[in-house]
Amino acid sequence: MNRFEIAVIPGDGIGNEVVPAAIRVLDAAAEIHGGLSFAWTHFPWNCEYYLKHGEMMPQDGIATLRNFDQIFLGAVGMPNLVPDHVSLWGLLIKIRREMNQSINVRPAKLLRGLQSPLRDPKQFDLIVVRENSEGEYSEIGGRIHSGSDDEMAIQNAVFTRKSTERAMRYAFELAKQRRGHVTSATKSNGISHSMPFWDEVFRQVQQDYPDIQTASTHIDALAAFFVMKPHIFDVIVASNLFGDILTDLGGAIMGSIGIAPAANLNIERKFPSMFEPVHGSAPDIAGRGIANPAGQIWTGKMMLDFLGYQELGNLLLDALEDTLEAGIKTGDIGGRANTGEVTNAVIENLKK
Ligand code: GGG
Repeated sequence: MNRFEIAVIPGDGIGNEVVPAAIRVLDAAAEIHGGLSFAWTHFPWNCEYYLKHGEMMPQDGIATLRNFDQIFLGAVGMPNLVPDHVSLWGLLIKIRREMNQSINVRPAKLLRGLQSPLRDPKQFDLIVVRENSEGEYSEIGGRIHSGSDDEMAIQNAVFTRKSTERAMRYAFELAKQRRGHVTSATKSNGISHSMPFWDEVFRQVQQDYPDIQTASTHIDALAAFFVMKPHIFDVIVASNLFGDILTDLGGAIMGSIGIAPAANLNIERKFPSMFEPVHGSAPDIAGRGIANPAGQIWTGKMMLDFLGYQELGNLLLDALEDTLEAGIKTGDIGGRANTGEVTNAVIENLKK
């Protein structure tokens, strides 16, 4: 029996509804497997914690998390309580960086039973590999002349060869196991230093993968292609910000951002990786029991895959698709079921 210690951070808003739902599904999957179990340890780190303690997590929080096999996170952010950049940098981005979770993997595909808002949806199945440690998400910059006509804010983007190359190599390796195509998201016509550098590294890495087809597409055109013909994409490698934006769009073209999963990977497996859906805390619907648990459940499948249980992960995704196909869906995707009903149906389908 393999027992995994999982740190659970439900976080804010609907994180507190979709995380328990996904844990029920993962426990059911483990029981069906028979050779696997999870020990879940909950940490109440969120915006309310910040209001009480002045920080999103305790000083020894990172050291504590390092004792776990993986981290399962819901959502972060309550902008009416704490400014979003404070909550994100104090918890989500802090964990990504301190755990060296340098790669963010975000799939998007049309699941059975879902209605895409696209005009002529063809089956698409793509993965965005998002550089997760630097880029436009940087702490470098500042503000001067506050409150005057000369007020100015400067934000420096950081692109190192090491992290850029690491994300690209990950994308190429992934493409080798899939349909053999990598698209690089660039903007080197407008961004004159970092993006030409990005293109240069892409061309260099490409040399090592002669069997992989490639394209380099400006992010604005790429966003339009996501909406018009997402089926042309296999693996896309993108900087931190471009990847973040593209993957919300990936959720939207699947039918709802509430479906989209994500994995923040420590590819060296020295520290825990962190599994969290793409969506945020959705304060507008929090506490009503109507949040879509699909994104968190699919995120659980990604954790199973990373732990080496791909077959079980595929069963879990099948059970989710069976549920959607039977019309048991939350309101964001045109159904009338609540979080609990969708979760119960996924578990029932898993047991079939
Ligand atoms: N599911 C985690 C969450 O709350 N995400 C919201 C968000 O804004 N994330 C930004 C990011 O992924 O960098």
